[in-house]
Amino acid sequence: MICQHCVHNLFLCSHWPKQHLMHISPACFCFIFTSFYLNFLTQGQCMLQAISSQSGESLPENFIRFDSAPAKLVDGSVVRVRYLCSRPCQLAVEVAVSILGKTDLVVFRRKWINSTPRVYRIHQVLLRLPPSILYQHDFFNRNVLEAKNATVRAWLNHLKDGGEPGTSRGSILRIHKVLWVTALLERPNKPPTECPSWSAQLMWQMTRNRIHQCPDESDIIDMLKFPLASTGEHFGVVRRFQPFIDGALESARLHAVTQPSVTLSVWIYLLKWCHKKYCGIIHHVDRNILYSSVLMQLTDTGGSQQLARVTTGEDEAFRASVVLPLWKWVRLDCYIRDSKVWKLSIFRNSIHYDDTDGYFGIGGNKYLSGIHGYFGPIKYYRFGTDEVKCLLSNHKSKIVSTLQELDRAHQECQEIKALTKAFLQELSLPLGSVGIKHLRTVLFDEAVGTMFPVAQIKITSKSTDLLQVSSCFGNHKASLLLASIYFSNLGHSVNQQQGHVYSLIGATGDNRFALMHAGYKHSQGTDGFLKDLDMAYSYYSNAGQCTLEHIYLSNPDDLSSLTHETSDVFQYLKLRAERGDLKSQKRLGTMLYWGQKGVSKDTASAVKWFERSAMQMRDPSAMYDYAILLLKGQGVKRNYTRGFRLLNKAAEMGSINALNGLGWYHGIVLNDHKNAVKYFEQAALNGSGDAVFNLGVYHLNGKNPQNPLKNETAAFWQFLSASRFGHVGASVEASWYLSTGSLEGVSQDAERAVIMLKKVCEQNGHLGFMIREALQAYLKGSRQEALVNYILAAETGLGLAQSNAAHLCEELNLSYDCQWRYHNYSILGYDPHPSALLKMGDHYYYSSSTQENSLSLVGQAVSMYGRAALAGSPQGIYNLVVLAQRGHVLPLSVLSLFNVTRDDDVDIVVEKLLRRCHSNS
Ligand SMILES: *[C@@H]1O[C@H](CO)[C@@H](O)[C@H](O)[C@H]1NC(C)=O
Ligand SMILES: *[C@@H]1O[C@H](CO)[C@@H](O)[C@H](O)[C@H]1NC(C)=O
Ligand SMILES: *[C@@H]1O[C@H](CO)[C@@H](O)[C@H](O)[C@H]1NC(C)=O
Ligand SMILES: *[C@@H]1O[C@H](CO)[C@@H](O)[C@H](O)[C@H]1NC(C)=O
Ligand SMILES: *[C@@H]1O[C@H](CO)[C@@H](O)[C@H](O)[C@H]1NC(C)=O
Ligand SMILES: CC(=O)N[C@H]1CO[C@H](CO)[C@@H](O)[C@@H]1O
Ligand SMILES: CC(=O)N[C@H]1CO[C@H](CO)[C@@H](O)[C@@H]1O
Repeated sequence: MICQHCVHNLFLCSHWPKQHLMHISPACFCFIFTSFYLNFLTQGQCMLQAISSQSGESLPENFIRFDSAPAKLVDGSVVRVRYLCSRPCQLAVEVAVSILGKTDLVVFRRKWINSTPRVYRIHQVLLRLPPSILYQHDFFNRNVLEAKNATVRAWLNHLKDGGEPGTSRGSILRIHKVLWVTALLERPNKPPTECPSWSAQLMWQMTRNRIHQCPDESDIIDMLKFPLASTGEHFGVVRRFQPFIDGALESARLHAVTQPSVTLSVWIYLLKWCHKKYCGIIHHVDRNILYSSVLMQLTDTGGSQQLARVTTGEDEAFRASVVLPLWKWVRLDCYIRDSKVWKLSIFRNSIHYDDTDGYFGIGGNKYLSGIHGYFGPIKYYRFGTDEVKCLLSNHKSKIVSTLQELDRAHQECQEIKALTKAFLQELSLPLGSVGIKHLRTVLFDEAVGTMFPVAQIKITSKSTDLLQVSSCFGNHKASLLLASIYFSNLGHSVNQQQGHVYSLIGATGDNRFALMHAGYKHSQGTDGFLKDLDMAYSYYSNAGQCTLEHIYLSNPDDLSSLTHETSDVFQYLKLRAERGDLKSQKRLGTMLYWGQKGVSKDTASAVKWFERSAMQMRDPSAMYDYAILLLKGQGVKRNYTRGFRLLNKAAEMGSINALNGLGWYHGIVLNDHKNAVKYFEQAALNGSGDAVFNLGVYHLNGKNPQNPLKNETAAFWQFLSASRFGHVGASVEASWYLSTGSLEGVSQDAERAVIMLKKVCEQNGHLGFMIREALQAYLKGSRQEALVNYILAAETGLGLAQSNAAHLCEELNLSYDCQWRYHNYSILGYDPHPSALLKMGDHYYYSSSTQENSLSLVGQAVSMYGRAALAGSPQGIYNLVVLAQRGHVLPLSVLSLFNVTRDDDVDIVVEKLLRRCHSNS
């Protein structure tokens, strides 16, 4: 089937309101500290190399901050306070806890007089705490305070002239930090000082565990736990934060909206400087689609810039002067502290900060491109922290070694490139970009060649070396093949870490398949990828669009529909077309125009056939096709008059596409939006997905004179209904709203967004091309080559390729794993093909006779057959019947599908199933 809709997609451009761009005021004050930890990979430890800290050149008048404070409140912990007063003052430090029904219960307080002003002083305070918050509830310690949080506060008061300090309310500067309190159950028992009577002890034993425990919530959030590839395009990972469930934490958060204390710690690895003025690292978009605090960006000069929203709604920017290095893992720590510290001297306003408003984005978004490189772990401390833990001291962690391996792969690449260049210079050969393109393809083909020494697949180190070099020079099909080799047990032992590395390298290379691959694996959580739908969405949204032919190898009818220029079918079509057969002319035109069905692309000949079929004036769709070529001037000289006339005629003859085309012509060419909308509405009523999408665009741009209000919500609903027609552009738009949840009344639904986009991406023309290559190789008898292409497509999640890969593994007598890996993948999808379910069912059933856990395997088989039956496969039903007759108990979940109950007799079950089987087939 030829994909008509992609032949001439007449979409309007969606214009995004300019208001989204944030005004950046020139203020350059630094309330954000940026630390760069460099070289950690070579040093094996974190090294603080450069800290660009506060830029305030002159001494502030008054100053206070915690130099260090524990994250958790324990008896004997030490708080270091650094402060400065302009006049003699008093420093006070206190610890307060909140318990049910009573807030701000002070459990510790000390004060000191400082009579030497204008000098920085550091005070170490030893916190001593009462037993009520130190120990378990026990016989002697009954009045325990079950506090979730504690605050350590410090403030400065000027001494009055008489020497008497004011109250804490009248303090000149105040700071605080929230500390964790050891959960009640984890506290130690207080050492006993006396013995209770045994009856009292018994009573105690019986009652003590009746204390209700609430689930723990953390204010430390892993925004990213798995490395993320960022192509430098307009896409990124969306994260939303919810209010705390715990009342005390939530009120602390609300309290901090105007006096925030938060920390963000971001690992990045840059491959290139930013090619625009700014590239996104982290951004925060509020519900009015405006940037809010925090916004971290990379500048075109390699520096980083941070912005924050202050409470009046203005933005303040700060540029760090340190230039970030390429090819090195760098950690950026961004601290936002209670800006009151700086308020007196620099800011008139505090920073505004509400993390539950809108969403956060990692990398790029619709309005901002991301960095080109990788993101490592990102940690977000909602209540701030004084010291970000050095992740890399923990060398055993998986993620750390993945980061190191990524770095190693890139360093090796640098070396390989330098060597190649030197080598070619010696031969005085220039290495232009054409040369590189050629080189990387040759290397790839050579590698594939080494994989098939005999009629088997064998991956040697030579194959992987060649692929690595090819990947280095930017052939990301090679990166993806390497990843696939490392993941699958195909001629090479499994090495998930290397698989991740090359999957990520391919994805940063903006390779569509690699992006879809990462998206697929994150959506399924297989092969060691973290299951994370937001990440999956981010990859899918960056992958491309358009057509694909679906041909299942096991179906001989599909195979014979494939054509070649030299094939009889093609010659036959041509003959009939020349004799004036309209259908053949159309088919030939489309085949040549798109290079479909194994025919190479030939626009000039295609247009000739389009014209001949259209000018018979009999077939409205042929007339429509040619009219669009005339209007767009594709392959033929543009002629609006002629195109418009044909289009009108086609619409009169009932072509719905032509109705949409008329709308497009009025809107784009004639600038007559009133009539454009009229035509789109007509076409939409008659079922044109393009027209529904175009109406959505009018809701966005407000150009419809009858309805000039811009309304994104209305646009979303249009896009959503157009996406049901399989409309690519509409699916991209609608899924974006679903992924961010940024529209009033549209809640975030990353799963739906991923399913929608996966479908769209699988219509990608390039993927179709890969499948076509595979098919051609298969037809030419080169099954191994076909297998490589199918495996590449299968690893990106394409169900069709997974079935075909499995089929080929079987045909080639390849390893057992190879076959089941791909059958198994194909049933993980959202809409598996029944034949794959049957295969897996058979697999489970037959292995049940040889393996120990035979019952559970039969159970698996039944569930596969049940799913196949549900999907309408008579074979699935039949297999269930056979199993039932052999005395296997079918689970209720399957039985209920066929209106059968457990109490029904086997014969009735069989009869009911068979009845359904006949009605299906
Ligand atoms: C467009 O087509 C019309 C009628 O088919 C013809 O008269 C006219 O010359 C063409 N215009 C151009 C610019 O080719
Ligand atoms: C926007 O469109 C939605 C859905 O059509 C509608 O419910 C809402 O009232 C519209 N908003 C405005 C401001 O017109
Ligand atoms: C696979 O094995 C079967 C039987 O063992 C044999 O008939 C067939 O030729 C083999 N196929 C290949 C490609 O080796
Ligand atoms: C199929 O995949 C699932 C989930 O990844 C896995 O648990 C199961 O073992 C696989 N089955 C086979 C036969 O490989
Ligand atoms: C299910 O079976 C009951 C009785 O056996 C019958 O009344 C009912 O209509 C059946 N429902 C369907 C959906 O076939
Ligand atoms: C210590 C801290 O922030 N404590 C918060 C704990 O919860 C109480 C109860 O609402 C808040 O008032 C405190 O500020
Ligand atoms: C071209 C076409 O089919 N137009 C029809 C679209 O639908 C309206 C009403 O639903 C009909 O009146 C048109 O004839």
